[in-house]
Amino acid sequence: METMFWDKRNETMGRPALEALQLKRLQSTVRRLARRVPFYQEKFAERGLKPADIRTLADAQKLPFTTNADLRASYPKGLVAVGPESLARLHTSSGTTGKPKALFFSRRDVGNAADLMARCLTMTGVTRQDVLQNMMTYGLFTGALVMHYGAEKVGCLVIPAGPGNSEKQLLLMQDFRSTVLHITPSYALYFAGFLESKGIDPRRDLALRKAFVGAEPYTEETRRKIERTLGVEVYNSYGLSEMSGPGVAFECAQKRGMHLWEDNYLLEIVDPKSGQPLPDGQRGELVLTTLCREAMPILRYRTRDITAVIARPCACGRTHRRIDRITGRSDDMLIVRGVNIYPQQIEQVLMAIPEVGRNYVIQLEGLDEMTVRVELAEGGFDGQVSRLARLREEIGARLRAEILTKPKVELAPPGSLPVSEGKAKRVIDTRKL
Ligand code: DLL
Repeated sequence: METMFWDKRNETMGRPALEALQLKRLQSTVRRLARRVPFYQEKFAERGLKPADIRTLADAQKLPFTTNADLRASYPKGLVAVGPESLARLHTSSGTTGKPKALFFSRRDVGNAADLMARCLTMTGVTRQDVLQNMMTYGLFTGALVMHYGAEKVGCLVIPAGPGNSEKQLLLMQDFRSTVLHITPSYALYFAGFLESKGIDPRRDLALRKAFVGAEPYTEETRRKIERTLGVEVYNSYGLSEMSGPGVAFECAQKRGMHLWEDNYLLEIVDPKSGQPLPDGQRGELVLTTLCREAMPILRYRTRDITAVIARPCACGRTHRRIDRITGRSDDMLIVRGVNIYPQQIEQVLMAIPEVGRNYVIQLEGLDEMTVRVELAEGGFDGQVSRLARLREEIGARLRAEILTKPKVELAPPGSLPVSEGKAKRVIDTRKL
């Protein structure tokens, strides 16, 4: 398939030109922050750093990190770098505890985010002929609105469906012949089960071709399951509110890692403990700096997402480096009986077992006991209790091979575990340690 471009010049710019552009934008961002934002003024002063000290891209390492805690502490408007007349949109990110983070966009920032999203859509082959059903949450969450603006820019028909209410989603899909879905992986799996329960074969009955799936971590096994059960090509989509939401990094038609738009974001991978830079190819924490943000530029944001840079050129011709699938967060690592476990390792095992359905929960309780509760696949139980016991054993053994400790496994009927409208909550931790 010939790849399509939204902005060919910028997407295929040679590395030297791209890096020169990054440096120019980084310098201008640092200068503006030094003039306008007390938080960064103080951080620069602590280090005796002046904007003129940033002479090369490597000098970015002299800049301070910005953390989740910094953003919370600066709530509501501490990091804003423009006057109120220039603010055009507010999003927030709630995270798990405490105050939300407030993220501001200027009019230009809104346009820019839509433009990056349009690059993403176009590189997967979306055109103005497409009908995009946006099944992400509308509102303070960036997921739906940023995609909405990008898809309108491309010229698609956009259906602002929001999440949930699967009956209505199906009607919209049937009546308006939706071709593209924007959806979280947990809802995609759930929705596939819903279609099956209605006797709908998406390949026969619907017009779906692609799904943009993100906002939560998921595995290759889950991707394949969604592709198989919804009859779509799944493209991985990565973003975060702090960096304007979705559209930060996205898969091209090769589906081998996500191009991160380096003319808009400076990309680093650091050791999550020491904060020291790691070479391309090595897994570590993704750190991002906004290069074009007007209302609220952020330097060296510690995303806590664990990934690696794929530096080799991509067959699609884009020069922006790719990041690998996010395999966890530096802070969602579970430690169970002394063993480090990422929830994704468990998902990977579960989704590769055909008898396993679409939903699961990891429960940690008492004195470090782990229970993995999994739904059975539709039609996965023929009434033979001995088969269930065997399956439970097998799941336990496969999990032990992967995570080195054997959790208790409980099997649940299809569709019986709770589903949330936004991001799935996979881990319930009530341990008293
Ligand atoms: O989830 C933005 C988004 C919306 C991305 C729609 C993609 C699609 P936040 O709510 O701030 O923003 O959550 C950001 O979600 O730091 C990751 O931990 C996780 N995340 C997002 N996309 C992926 C992905 C949006 N494709 C946090 N794979 C990030 C793994 C993801 N994790």
